[in-house]
Amino acid sequence: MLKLGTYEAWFDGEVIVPGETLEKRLANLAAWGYQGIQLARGTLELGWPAIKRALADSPVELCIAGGGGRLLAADGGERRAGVERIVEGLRLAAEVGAVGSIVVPMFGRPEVAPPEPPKTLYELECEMLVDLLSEIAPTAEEVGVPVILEPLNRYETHFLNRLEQGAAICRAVGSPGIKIMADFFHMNIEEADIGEAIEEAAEYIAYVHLADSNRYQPGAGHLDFAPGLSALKRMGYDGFMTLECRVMGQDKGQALIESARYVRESWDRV
Ligand code: LER
Ligand code: MN
Repeated sequence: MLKLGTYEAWFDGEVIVPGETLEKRLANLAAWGYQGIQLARGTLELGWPAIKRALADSPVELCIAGGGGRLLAADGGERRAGVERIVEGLRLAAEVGAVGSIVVPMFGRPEVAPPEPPKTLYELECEMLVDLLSEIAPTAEEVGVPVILEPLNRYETHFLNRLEQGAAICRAVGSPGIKIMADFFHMNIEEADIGEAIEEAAEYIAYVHLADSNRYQPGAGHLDFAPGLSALKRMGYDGFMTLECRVMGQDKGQALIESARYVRESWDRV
């Protein structure tokens, strides 16, 4: 069965899943056809003992835990701190049974001026990232939870915009502990052909984010999900597909129910 997850709230705190408490939000999701959740920052403040108790009483699973980033920060100390946070995050993800730990190597623009040839800034960043991920990979392998690199669109990062670029990093590190994810919102902006992009990077894809063209819930925009879903189905993807979007509509619960139906029907059709 297709496993659907959703973020709990948007990054600025706007509600995605209504419900006063984490327990209530988990119960709502279970009733509305969702099997997974990516927790919001506010919920993390409850602390892991409380979060674990709520999850233990719910059929809804935690999709992702840990994280961390700034592996390409200009400051070496920050890069080191990034490695440590990711290693810690992987251990936490393994402990709470999450699929993996999402890492965006660097949000925004580069912090250093492009160096002179023979190496481009991009090549240098790739080398740096491959070195740092090679240090992190043994922990990922040990705990059995991968680092999941997330390519983002050009307005959110200057680095890793397409799946193929993420796959090249995985290949260079050469560890089963380093994977990538496919986010339909970013792919809609950056990939020439979403289906082909997924097909070519298939062996490295460990997680999926769903949003429509306008970054509202699937079904609220004009993105054609069919080619991407069809490629995921062909590769035998059986992991979570997690909504990462604002929810359009007065009744968010009803909108989530309709969106789950929309994704499931699209999946069944391809
Ligand atoms: C940001 O646009 C995004 O897609 C997130 O998943 C980054 O963690
Ligand atoms: Mn995403």
